[in-house]
Amino acid sequence: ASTTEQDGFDALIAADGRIEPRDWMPDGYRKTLIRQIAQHGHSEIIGMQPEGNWITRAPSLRRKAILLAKVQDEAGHGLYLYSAAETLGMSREEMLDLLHAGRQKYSSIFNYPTPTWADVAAIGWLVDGAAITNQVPLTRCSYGPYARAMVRICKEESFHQRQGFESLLALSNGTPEQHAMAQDAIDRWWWPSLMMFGPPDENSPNSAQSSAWGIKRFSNDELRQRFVDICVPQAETLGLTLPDTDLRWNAERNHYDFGVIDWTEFHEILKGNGPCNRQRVATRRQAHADGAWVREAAAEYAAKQAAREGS
Ligand code: FAQ
Repeated sequence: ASTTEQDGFDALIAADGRIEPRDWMPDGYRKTLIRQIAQHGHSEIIGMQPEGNWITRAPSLRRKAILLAKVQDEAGHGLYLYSAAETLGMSREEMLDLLHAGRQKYSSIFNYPTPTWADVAAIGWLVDGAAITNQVPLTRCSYGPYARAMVRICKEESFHQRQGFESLLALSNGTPEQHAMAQDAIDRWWWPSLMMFGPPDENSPNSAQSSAWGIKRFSNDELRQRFVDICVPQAETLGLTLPDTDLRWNAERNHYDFGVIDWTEFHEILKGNGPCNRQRVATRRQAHADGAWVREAAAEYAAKQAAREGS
């Protein structure tokens, strides 16, 4: 990079401006964004599986229509995110190849099973809730296309979060069996949701540089704390208990204290050893193979159209 290019980039970041696809940017900035946006897009696509598991068994037509729409929204989010990453120079095909080869990650949260209907509600409340807490600051991220994609995604996620809350409230106020099912889902999803924010700040290798570049606006621990503070009163309204005996209000910090996260579990999942890692990747690979004919047909159609326009 010439000093003028680097200086121009640094000045834009310092002034809290937006970097656009055609602007010069350091290689590391580009790589970090491709890593994060691809991982984010993959999370949306793999994230369709745990809830998709319940589409055929939703308890009513209304719940089924809502769930279908939500899972479809997730596919849409994946596509916006892949498009944002493509502006940085990596094609969607390459990102998918890297996902299928296990060389790009997706969120740890989607490696847990959804054995009951209440899991769909718990995902809406906790997983979408954690996702919004993490993503609202990303609407101010320094890379323009990513920041803009986040605006729409956050609006949809906030709707998803509310439907999860409403569904949990219905279960919690239902029969004793339904209440127990909702509590069991919260017991299983609470800790994994806290892990979505990433490792603790002192153990987060990418944080310092991503913050300096205006990609991250708050640290992993700051956002995790914000999420805990939001969830505790909501759990009370729901009449459900968060499975943490250390959870209590700390008047000095003006935040809830909470217990210790099992980071061994998190690292095992990142290594591919979570309860559903193999199944999630195998299902994704199969879906990609099953869709080959659609890609071929679309390419053939586009080629014919181009030939017709050319003649
Ligand atoms: N899972 O140095 P840091 C959704 C990795 S929401 C897996 O702190 P960074 C919506 C990290 O990549 C979920 N890996 O990293 C939905 C890095 O490894 P690398 C998606 C994780 O990037 C709802 C290493 O650990 N949301 O899909 C996780 O500065 C319901 C060290 O970590 C996003 O992706 C994890 N939880 O901060 C869909 C949000 N945490 O890449 C369906 C955008 C960390 O160097 C249903 N991403 N790692 O090999 C971010 O904000 C950031 O990337 C963080 C991690 C905060 C996740």
